[in-house]
Amino acid sequence: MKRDFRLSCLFLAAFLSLSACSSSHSSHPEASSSSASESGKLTLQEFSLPIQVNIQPAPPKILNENELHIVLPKDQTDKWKNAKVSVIVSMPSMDHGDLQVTAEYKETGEFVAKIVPTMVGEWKADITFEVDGKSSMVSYPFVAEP
Ligand SMILES: [Cu+2]
Repeated sequence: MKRDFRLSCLFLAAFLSLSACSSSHSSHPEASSSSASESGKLTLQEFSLPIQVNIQPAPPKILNENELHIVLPKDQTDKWKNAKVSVIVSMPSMDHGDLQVTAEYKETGEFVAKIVPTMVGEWKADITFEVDGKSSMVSYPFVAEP
């Protein structure tokens, strides 16, 4: 009897620490933004334009040419293919400067920018669309690996 009681206390303690841990994770504010970056679904607010962003290879490799793909909705490629699309790549937690590149339109219905991250860690790509003197920017976070 005594032994059973001790065991159940142990289980209870284990359960409590587990649930405390998982609840602190799920309430973490970064949980939603990291799932958004995994799917790559972003919106250029000023144009109400949904885009799909991915980087190849995934995960991107440092000191290599990686391709950032900015995919337009299939029914809107003609409307947006002449936009000026620029990308600024930086590490938010550091101030070693940024890298600016222009994305080129491809007949596959997407803009592609070549990106060379210089360091392992968390980066963001600020993607700007410009059309008729109006512009809209959205950030795509990614992690570069060795
Ligand atoms: Cu850095």
